[in-house]
Amino acid sequence: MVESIHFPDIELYTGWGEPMRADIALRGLELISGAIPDGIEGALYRVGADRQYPSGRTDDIFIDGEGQMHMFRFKDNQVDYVVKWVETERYKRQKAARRGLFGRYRNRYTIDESVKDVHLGTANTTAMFHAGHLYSLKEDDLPYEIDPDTLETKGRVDFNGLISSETFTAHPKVDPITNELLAFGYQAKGDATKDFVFYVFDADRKIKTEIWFEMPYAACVHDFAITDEWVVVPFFPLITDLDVVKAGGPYYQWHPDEPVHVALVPRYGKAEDIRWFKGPTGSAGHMMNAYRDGTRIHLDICYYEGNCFPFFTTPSGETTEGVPPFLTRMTFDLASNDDGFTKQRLLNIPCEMPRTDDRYQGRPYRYGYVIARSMDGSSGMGKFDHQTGEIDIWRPGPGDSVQEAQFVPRTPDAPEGDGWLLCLVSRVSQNRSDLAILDAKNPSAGPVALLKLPIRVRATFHGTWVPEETLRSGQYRMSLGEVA
Ligand code: V55
Ligand code: FE
Repeated sequence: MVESIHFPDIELYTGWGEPMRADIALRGLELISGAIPDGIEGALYRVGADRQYPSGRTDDIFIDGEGQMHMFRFKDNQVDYVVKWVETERYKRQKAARRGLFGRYRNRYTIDESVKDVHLGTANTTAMFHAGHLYSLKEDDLPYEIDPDTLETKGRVDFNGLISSETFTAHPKVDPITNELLAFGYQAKGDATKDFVFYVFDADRKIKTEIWFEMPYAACVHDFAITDEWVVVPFFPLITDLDVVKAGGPYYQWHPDEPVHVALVPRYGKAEDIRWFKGPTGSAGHMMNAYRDGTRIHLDICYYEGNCFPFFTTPSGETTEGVPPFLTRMTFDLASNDDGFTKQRLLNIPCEMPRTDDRYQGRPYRYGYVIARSMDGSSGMGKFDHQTGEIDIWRPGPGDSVQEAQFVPRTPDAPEGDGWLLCLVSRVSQNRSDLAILDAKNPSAGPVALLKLPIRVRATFHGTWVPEETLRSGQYRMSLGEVA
């Protein structure tokens, strides 16, 4: 006999957040309005967290839960939708036991005795396609490889022994011009270790750069940004204390007394060339982009003047509820003798989940795409223009919200921002979703095509677009377009 299944009565699992727990395949989505533009051929992969079984706790957080890979396959004027559990070690052990076994978020001291030998990764955060392989990623473990057609899980991989880190970021950058993969691992030698490793892999997945160094504290390093010569790695004081974790406590605690540290790491250099900067405290999950301007590096980031994760409190249990994220430019001057940086707010509307035309990651750029929040809890998809400082927002409707955008260029060498935004819409009052295709130059004009999902796509964090040609050849063949 196994116990019956009950999810706790907490906000995370009510309404839109109710676990879906399903593998689904829909062959051909219904077109509500508009027309699918010619030239969108390929696959949008997105990853989110769902809940296979209740954890037996009431302190679950939205960044935990088993990973699911979602695929929107664009072919011959139709879109197929498939979602499948990522069969992580954790998923398979719970499936066999028919119950939750893994306790509190990332806390191996709260898991069932029977799974002490199991890797904890949930593969719940993003999809990465590089050198012909598709992966589902979570920052606390190695990548899981996924079949790009069937979404079957091939297994946990270390790139044939190339990755010696125990962890691999869920915000890698695959450069669609050079086909390089830039990635990192933090707490790379185990829980609460200060070890950090930065990797560059070439188009054939061979290591070009591997730099190990120590973080100032055992931070949560969710994202980083790249430029042509340097990569930017910010450390915010959400810190792991091993004693707290061993006692069954939270994986991170917020330390507002600690500064922000930023490492500029050479893209093709060595650890001794790293440049360090520091400044007053704050935090962020996500970066829009970075680029080099002479001796200065600009980092555009959705910045919280406080703690971005209110559910991770200070050691004495204080929280900083409701600090909004604002698009902010942090500038580091490599020619300056001091280790400070400047911060400038770029937009007064709270926004998160920033993206760009991926061809411009690490390069001077003009456009960013963000989820712009409204006071009533709904949200819209915004195109931010760095040249004018203006944002153009499509709001799907009262109570509805959008998930992170995916930019698809009109052609492999289209000018920056010439293409579409693929965007999941949460039709909260209808308990289902849509997939909207927006003109990336003019989102507020409304979708050029709206596709109906008769089911709820609960939540996805991040994803990637793989053109048809790249699915076949394994390589991106894109270039920077002429300036429009
Ligand atoms: C973040 C997200 C995570 C996580 C740690 O947005 C940090 C930040 C989706 O999972 O595990
Ligand atoms: Fe993220």
